[in-house]
Amino acid sequence: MKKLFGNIGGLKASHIRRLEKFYRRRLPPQFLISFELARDISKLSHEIRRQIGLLINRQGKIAYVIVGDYQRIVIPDTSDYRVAPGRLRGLRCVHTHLVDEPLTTDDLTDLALLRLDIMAAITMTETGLFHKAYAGYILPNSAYEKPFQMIDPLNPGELNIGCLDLIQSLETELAHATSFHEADIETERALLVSVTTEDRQTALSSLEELKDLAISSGIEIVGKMLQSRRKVNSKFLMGPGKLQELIISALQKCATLIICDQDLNPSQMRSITDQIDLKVIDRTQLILDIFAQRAQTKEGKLQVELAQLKYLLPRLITKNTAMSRLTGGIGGRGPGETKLEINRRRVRDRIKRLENDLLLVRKQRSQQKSKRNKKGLPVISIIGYTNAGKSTLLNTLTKSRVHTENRLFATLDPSSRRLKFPKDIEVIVTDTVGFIKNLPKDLMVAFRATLEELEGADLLLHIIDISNPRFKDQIKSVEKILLELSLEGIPLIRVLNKIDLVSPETTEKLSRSFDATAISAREESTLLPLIEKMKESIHHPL
Ligand SMILES: Nc1nc2c(ncn2[C@@H]2O[C@H](COP(=O)(O)OP(=O)(O)OP(=O)(O)O)[C@@H](O)[C@H]2O)c(=O)[nH]1
Ligand SMILES: [Mg+2]
Repeated sequence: MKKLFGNIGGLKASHIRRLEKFYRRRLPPQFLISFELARDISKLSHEIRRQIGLLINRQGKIAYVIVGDYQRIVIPDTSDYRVAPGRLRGLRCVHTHLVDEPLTTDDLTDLALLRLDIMAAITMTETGLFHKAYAGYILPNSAYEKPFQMIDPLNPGELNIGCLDLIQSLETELAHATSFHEADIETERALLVSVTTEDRQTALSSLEELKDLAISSGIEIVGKMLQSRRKVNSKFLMGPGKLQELIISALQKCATLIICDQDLNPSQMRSITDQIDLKVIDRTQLILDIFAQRAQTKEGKLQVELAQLKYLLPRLITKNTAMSRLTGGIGGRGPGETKLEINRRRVRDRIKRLENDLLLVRKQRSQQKSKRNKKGLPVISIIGYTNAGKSTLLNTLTKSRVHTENRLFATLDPSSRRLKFPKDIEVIVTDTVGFIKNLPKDLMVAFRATLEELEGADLLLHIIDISNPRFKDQIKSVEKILLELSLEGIPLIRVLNKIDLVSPETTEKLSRSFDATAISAREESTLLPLIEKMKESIHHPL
């Protein structure tokens, strides 16, 4: 006999036997439930004063018998029935309600969270006779206004609702939506989520940046969701209603990935992945992933892997299904060789090894550096928010061809070029990795290489993309990071870039209010005032 799930404490042996017998019942597949079975669970439920739930598969077999309390049942782990993204679970739930009420919010949450085929509640008369059945299902298409469809209450004679046909048509509609995307199976389809206590505008603009980050990582965006809360939910970040909405939306849009704009602590990460059959990552992981894709040098690669593993370590727990999703990384790009069986100890060992390797690489680099610096040329470092135009400026200034791209974090590895001012003054100009708000701590450490070079700079050029609607926040983020790196003592010129994209009046106004020099890094002819300022600063250091 199969085991019963839920709350069987305090039940008589005879009740338990009757409950167990439900496993032997077979249902005509087109019926939501058979009349006889509905009658029998109503009767027993009435006797024991507890809800009884059945999870029924598409062959009409009863896969789970669940005993609840007076108000609810708790659906057990049904991961045996785990299904592909964009599919339903292959199980419908029929359970009793001891009070005469239709599907509750809890019922609908379960329907959505577990992606059940159908959720149904059976109500009974005061004497325990089967009265009515209420049923609902998830609508497979986000074009509908509501996420659920309710079936009109069914009388005992109306239980043949063409159940299997209904489920199959839902699946067909879902499969149809999925098949659009199957051609491009490699591309992740992400739903972006932000749960914020800040004002809506700030949250929206941060979400926009998250979108740019995701696109830079080669991810397709299928939707965005924002929830403002006075306090974040410590367990799920968002409220239960929003989580439900998220899961349905992910299902309807065939999302393969959820990206959260706020950092998730290890237990939130676990709680959410336990609820959703999808990978869930946060902003930090996304940035780490971009860095992992882009790192070119040996040192860069070691640093990124180290940062990824340090991020992963507290999130590893034994025997959790979410783990494989975590360690899979985006698009299966896990950190280094750790994609396979992974455990904390191996991760710790690997971290130690990486740290040692890094020490070695750094030693070599500092030797090279001391050779390079022999001449003692002044160093001008170009810094700024990612995608501001730093590499473009380096190229135009020094007529070189460093890679530039309209993507966040196009540059990861710093490059230096010589620049000759008139009158034979030579300087070294260095391009650096871009800054971003809330730069992950481990990455900050990881990019010490670049940042160390900044310490030695004689002048910083802070490049600001004034065509970006978020440029004011970006200035603040950059200046905050400079403070954190204790670089505020180095002379700095603020440079407003991409003036070709805004009106001359705007440029004029902003140059004054930010005490900055305006340029278009692509246009050599616009650089003269900046070059003058640079010379002046190098000649007459403060
Ligand atoms: N219209 C316009 N586009 C510019 C200008 N300067 C740079 N860009 C573009 O902005 C994008 C980003 O330029 P990059 O030089 O790669 O920016 P970056 O600051 O080095 O970016 P990361 O290395 O990713 O941090 C590229 O598509 C450039 O062509 C400009 O003056 N005007
Ligand atoms: Mg760059």
